[in-house]
Amino acid sequence: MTEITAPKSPVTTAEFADGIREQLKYAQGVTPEQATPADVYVAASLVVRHYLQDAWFKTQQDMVNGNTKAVGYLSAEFLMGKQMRNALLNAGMLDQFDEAVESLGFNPQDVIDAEYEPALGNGGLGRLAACFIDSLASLGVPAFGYGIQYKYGIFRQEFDENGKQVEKPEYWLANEEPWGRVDYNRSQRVNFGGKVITHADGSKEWQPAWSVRAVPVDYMVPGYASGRVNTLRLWSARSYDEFDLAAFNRSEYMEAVTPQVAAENISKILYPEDSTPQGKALRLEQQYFFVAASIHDAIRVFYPGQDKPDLTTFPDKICFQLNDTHPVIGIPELMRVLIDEYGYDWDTAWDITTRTFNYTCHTLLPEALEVWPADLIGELLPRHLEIIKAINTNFLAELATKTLDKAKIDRMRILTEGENPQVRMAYLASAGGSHVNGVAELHSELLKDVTLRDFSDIYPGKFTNVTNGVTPRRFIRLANPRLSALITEGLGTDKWLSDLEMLKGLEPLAQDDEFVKKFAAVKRANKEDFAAYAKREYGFELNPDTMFNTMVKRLHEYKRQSLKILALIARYADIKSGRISADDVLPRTVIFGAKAAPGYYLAKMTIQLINNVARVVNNDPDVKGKLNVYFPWNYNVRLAQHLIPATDLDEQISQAGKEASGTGNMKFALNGAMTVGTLDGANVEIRERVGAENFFLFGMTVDEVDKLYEDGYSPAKYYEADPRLKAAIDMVSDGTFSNGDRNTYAPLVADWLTKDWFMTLADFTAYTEIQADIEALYRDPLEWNRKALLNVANSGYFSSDRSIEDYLERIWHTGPLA
Ligand code: NTF
Repeated sequence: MTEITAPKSPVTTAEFADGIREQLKYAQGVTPEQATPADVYVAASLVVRHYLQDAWFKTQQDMVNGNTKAVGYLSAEFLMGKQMRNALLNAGMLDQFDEAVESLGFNPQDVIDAEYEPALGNGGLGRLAACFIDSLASLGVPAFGYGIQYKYGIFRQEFDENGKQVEKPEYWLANEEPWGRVDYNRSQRVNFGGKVITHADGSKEWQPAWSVRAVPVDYMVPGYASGRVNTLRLWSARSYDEFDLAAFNRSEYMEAVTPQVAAENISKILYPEDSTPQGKALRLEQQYFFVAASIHDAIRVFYPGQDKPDLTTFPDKICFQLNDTHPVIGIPELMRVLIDEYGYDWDTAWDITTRTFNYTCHTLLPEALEVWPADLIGELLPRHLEIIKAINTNFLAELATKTLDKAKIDRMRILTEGENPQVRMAYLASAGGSHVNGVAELHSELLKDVTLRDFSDIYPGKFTNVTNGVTPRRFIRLANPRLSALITEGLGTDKWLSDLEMLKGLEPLAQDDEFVKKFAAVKRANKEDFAAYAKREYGFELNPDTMFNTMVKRLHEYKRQSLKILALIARYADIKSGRISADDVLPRTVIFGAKAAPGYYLAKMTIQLINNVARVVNNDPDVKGKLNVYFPWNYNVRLAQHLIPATDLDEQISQAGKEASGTGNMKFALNGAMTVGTLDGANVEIRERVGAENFFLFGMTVDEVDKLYEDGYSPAKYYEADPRLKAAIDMVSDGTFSNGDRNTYAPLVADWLTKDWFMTLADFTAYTEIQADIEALYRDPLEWNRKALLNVANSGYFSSDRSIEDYLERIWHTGPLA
């Protein structure tokens, strides 16, 4: 008998249907006969919120009145994905929703499709934040997600007729958005600019030049089967003086709305940069805007109605996790609030602040560690610059008490010296937080040994690791209902959804051929589903009889989409040259998904190349349908949920030492894909857990990469040494993928042959060699699926529930509400 532990629905089907009718009537103003699926979507969402309301109140009350410290996850990005199905699942109302919607004469899928995905993140960092707040609520830990409700999310990607990326604005709020509740009565004033006055008693007063109204938009975050509902509070920027009537009366209509436009610009758009910050004042304004509003909000929540709260208890009420450097301005902000607004002395304020903040670093690329010109901070936040200077001075004084050489002390300055002093936000966070963590074991080691080495030498106790994870609710249960049912059948319980290590119980079933065949049938059905989806959404014709080989992630040189496309071209060249007969080629469908930052020239050129390789290869009769390449545009959470469960082989081929963790790798392993990958980020831990024999490892290690840099790397040598690599690159230069034009990809080719900073060419041979192992295994479906099943069975560790438990134990020192 299957034990059912899924959350119990608070509502019957009939009540759900009545609720929809009522919301249609009073919120939407339509009869069920007039209603469209989009109306039903809004009405059903409001019904879900309705039934979550009491649990939401209770969670907040227990949090404020109890003694359990809360977590404030400060993040510039929350890449939530669609809300409705997730809320239905977590609250136990999936079946009631389906039945209620059907009883009203609608197709549940049409209603679900009416939801527009909020794309408020770039990639892994934003999606991780979304997984974390799901896990916090599921574990019953009181938490706030604090971020920005951007009006425009990450750009919508299209391809033009030449295969180039075109960025279109993503105006997701043009549609009705029932999940976010705008709370005008709890807005916060956020100030900018102006000057600092010193009073006779030495106290400081910031006299700002302008202010913005931060209005919270609250999203409920229901835990899975926990009965708890946390809050994601995203701030939206509004103007205090919306409209200049005098200007309007002079017929200066544009001028009349200037103040409004200026204020609202702050939450207008998500920066489409992934890992390279833009030195833009607006970005700093965004960062300060949401962090300042959040800190004041937390004080309001935890000390309700108190004029003179005892803020020495603040770190016992809430701890703030800084998700990368974007919210680090929160450290001087809390200092300012404590000293200037509440009258604490510096030492007390510093003690409170350092106990409140912790910092997660998500990168190893030096250019991704944010650095702000002190002048810019001084202009926008003059009081904060003073505080940062004082923090820097105290920090240097503290370093001076240790026996350190001067060079080291200089290297560690939070505020650099010289003509254009800069504030290093990662250093400010490392000095001003209790803990610093990386996001996978290898990454945390490299942070300690390289990126933040000076800090870890002096404060070894601060540094720790928390390996990333992903939520099994969205990425297994919702994305892959067939596999979920099979897992539940195999384990005899569905408890695994809140205790993912239970997947280990599937391991013995990998020896049971009948079970493995069922597992293979799930994958096959998912591939057919995806083929239908790709046909409907993109007009692609995917053949489920081929291996589905996927590479989805941001387009970045270090992630090495180039390696994948060059290997593919080499295979194509094999067929064209007759080196291999198409009849002998294992049929593959390669699927790419990737957005490039709009200003990232080589990344955008790589997208163009992939699209044109797809055009040429898919239409070449010599290939006999053995090689197929598809690049569905606008990769997002929705597409991920369809594609990941249908993937046979997943690519995690970054240069070793560059990918901090990766989280796609975890989603694929949990959905029964095999991985081909380097020893990078969390690949290392995935391989350790699933077993070396169940993972296709290739390529240089971190040490080998370092050594090659040291010895002097010359990519042309590799081009000359491997004729297949040469053939592939020559094919890119000779116009095969550019209608005969030899210039189209010249900059890309020149980069490969002369720079190739991430050593794509050096790893090419190893990467193409491992393909033989991959294909041999794939030709034996039973063995392939056995190994894929072992990947599922041994990936339970990569649940974001486990990550959160690690944060609770190592960093936050709190736990579930009583
Ligand atoms: C990303 N960092 C890393 O590149 C990924 O490896 C990692 O899985 C995610 O963070 C989540 O930890 C960034 O996006 C950024 F902005 F830090 F570069």
